[in-house]
Amino acid sequence: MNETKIKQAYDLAAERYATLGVNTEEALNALQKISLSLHCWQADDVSGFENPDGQLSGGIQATGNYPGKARNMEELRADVLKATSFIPGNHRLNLHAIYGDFGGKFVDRDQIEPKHFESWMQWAKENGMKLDFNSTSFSHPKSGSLSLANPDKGIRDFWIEHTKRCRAISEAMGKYQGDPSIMNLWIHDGSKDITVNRLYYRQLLKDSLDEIFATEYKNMKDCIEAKLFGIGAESYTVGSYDFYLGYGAKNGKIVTLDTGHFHLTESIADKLSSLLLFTPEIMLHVSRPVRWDSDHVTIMNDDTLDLAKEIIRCNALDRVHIGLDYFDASINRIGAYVIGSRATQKCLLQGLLEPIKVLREYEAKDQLFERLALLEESKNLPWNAVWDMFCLKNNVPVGESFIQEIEKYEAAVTSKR
Ligand code: RNT
Ligand code: ZN
Repeated sequence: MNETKIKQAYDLAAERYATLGVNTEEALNALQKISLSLHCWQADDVSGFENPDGQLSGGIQATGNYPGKARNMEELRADVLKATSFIPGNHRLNLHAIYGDFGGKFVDRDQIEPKHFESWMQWAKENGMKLDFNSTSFSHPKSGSLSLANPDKGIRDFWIEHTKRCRAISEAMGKYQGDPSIMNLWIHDGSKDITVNRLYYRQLLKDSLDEIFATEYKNMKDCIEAKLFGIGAESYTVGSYDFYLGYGAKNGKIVTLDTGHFHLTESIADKLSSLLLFTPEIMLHVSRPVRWDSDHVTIMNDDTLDLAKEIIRCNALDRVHIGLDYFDASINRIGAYVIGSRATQKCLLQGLLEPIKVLREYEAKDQLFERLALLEESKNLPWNAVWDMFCLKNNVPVGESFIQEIEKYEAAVTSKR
């Protein structure tokens, strides 16, 4: 797209927004500061490097077999960098424990150490990225249907040890990068059918968490991710939302809200203003559930828009961490990163451009027709001209021109895998 035209369109947009008291420069600056935490697992369908031929378990599924997935660390790193070259701004990378640099050796989950992630830390630094982390309790012979909530002490202790080590790794990352690494804990524990000892497994999970969190760290932050159900675990999930909300509120832990982990009609956006009052911060896993927790690529739909707007309406950009979490194996995986990241940013930008002052004045005066009318008209304010400017400023493709670029990379690289 022609640079002069992008600038002209932006100037007109800035004027239009100014009539509503919105400063587009401020919005651009605020968007620039938002780092998304990109999930490393979109590049390889959650395979990891421990046993790339292993089966994905834990009630999650990457459907599709589009060619070209990353088969090793070098390919994954190259793909992530390719993707970020089309995403404006600076972003973080979210690693799972199974993505360690194991040097071709099998390192069991209760043996992993910060050294297995040193090359990642260096690589991230070289590429101006910060790292976040996740324990991995799925896709392992000891995963079964219960890990941290397993009545078998041997298995439970194995996963406790794993998760403790993950916290130590996350701490090392945070220290190295001079910025806290966020460690997410999600376990699949649950049951396919009616469970008659629900309290028992939840008690076990609570005890495991207490043991895991006994060590205090300065350079990492813990977050705990709830879920409604998993495939093959439809009737009972030990780590339900009530469970983690209670645990997080009581123990000052961050609760992770994955947008695919709730009833489909439940508003995730509405949860923010409650969590912000009772838990230290919030971690988001932005996804797109279609019929179930299908992990479709995030798009700029009402759900994502509502969520992004709510972060900004709560003035909580410094307390809400925005991670992506989907794994679509049916389309170009680099394209999946780019679409989902840009969509999330577009939603945030629209939140930043909302004429919130006027809207709140209407609300305070009970002018509810006026509030609704402005909300509706706001939808067609020229936010897209501001978005184009953001891409231009960040030297990434404006508009759809990244499509051809990704096709080129596919032809030259991923299709040859
Ligand atoms: C699963 C959770 C979890 C995973 C990743 C791979 O339902 O959303 O966050 O997607 O840990
Ligand atoms: Zn998630």
